[in-house]
Amino acid sequence: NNGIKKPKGYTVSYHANPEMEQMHFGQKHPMKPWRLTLTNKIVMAYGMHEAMDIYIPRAASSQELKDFHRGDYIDFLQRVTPSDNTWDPDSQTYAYNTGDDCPIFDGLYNYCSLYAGASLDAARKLTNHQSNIAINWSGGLHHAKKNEASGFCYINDIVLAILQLLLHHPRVLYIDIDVHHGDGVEQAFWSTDRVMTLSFHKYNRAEFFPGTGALDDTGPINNASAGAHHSLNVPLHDGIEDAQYIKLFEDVVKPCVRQYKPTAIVLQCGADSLGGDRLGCFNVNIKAHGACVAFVKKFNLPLLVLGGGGYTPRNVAKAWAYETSLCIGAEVHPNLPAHTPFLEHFGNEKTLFPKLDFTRYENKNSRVYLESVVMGIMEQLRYLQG
Ligand code: ZLM
Ligand code: CA
Ligand code: ZN
Repeated sequence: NNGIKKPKGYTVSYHANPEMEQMHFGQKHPMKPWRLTLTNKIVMAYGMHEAMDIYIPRAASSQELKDFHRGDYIDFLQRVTPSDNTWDPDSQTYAYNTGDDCPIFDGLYNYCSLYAGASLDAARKLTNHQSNIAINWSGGLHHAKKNEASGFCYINDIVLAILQLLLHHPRVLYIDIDVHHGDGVEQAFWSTDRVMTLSFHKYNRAEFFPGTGALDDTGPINNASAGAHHSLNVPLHDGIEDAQYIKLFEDVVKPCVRQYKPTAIVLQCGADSLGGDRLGCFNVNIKAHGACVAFVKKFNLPLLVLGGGGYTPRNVAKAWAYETSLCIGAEVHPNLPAHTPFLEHFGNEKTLFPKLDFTRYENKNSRVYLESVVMGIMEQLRYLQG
């Protein structure tokens, strides 16, 4: 034991099924479920498991998946195999948007039902009052749609988990710090005021996936719709840095909580917003990414913490292990414990806080631009009065 104790006054649950970690999207595909192994090894090496309730979640049933997804899409995921020909010559597409981004691999359905089951279990721990913070690093797959796969996501475990929370909570705030726009979650709750979605992301309609999430995409245009002003977007340019990102996050999240008064929060912690990510383009360090988690924790609301993107596995694992330590309120030594499995994988940066590679992206976010974004958000929040 490294002197890590259960937090006083609250309970953290950690939902991780090792069966998922062996899955493969295919050679060279950026999504590596193996990053979850690396994360869990660091968490355990620090002894953080002593401070949490650890659960090996069950797979979600097809019925549970159909609470959001269309039946024929779930049936398709359940029966399709890599050797099936899913090309449709009429529409010139693969069925349900599968293909290069969302390949059909061996064990696909098992993978999907495991990460969804983990998020559902985690949400239920919160609604049962068995935990105050529930963590599922295998979840957070925010692009999946009702009847199609998108951007490495097949099942939208976030939507399913929020639907669970809504059985007990009048208002849920969803916050998404993945470098990509949380379009699937936004779309699912577009016309309701019982969920506020807030995504921070790189935005470039023509060049960066998925191309949605402009500052003025804030819900249905019709002010009579309950969902109006309840979808918030923080579009960013390349290269945003620590101090800017933290200030922006706090300047936006604080008034959202004050105005919307959520009774539960879901935080998607996509680690592709870190500097040096294979697909990302920000210059955010692990400490700054973690500062967002610590800030949200301070509201003391039931909190569901999810993973998401993250394509440089050694950095993903460090970030999520560090964020686990923040959830339990433990101070961990920056040096990875000497007995951490796969320590050799971290090369000569055997620390939780490596100097990330910031040589690729120049910072294109001016102070004036970020101020205008905060103003735009505040303008939307003013509609929420009364
Ligand atoms: N091509 N292989 C983020 C989801 C991002 C759409 C351009 C596919 C890739 C990417 C796949 C090995 C989250 C797009 C990309 C190539 C149309 C995206 C397979 C490399 C590879 O080498 C690759 C053959 C692949 C995919 C790069 N795809 C990079 N960016 C995005 C999806 C998911 O982090 O937000 C949450 C988990 N897709 O840009 C194309 C337009 C398909
Ligand atoms: Ca995002
Ligand atoms: Zn992403």
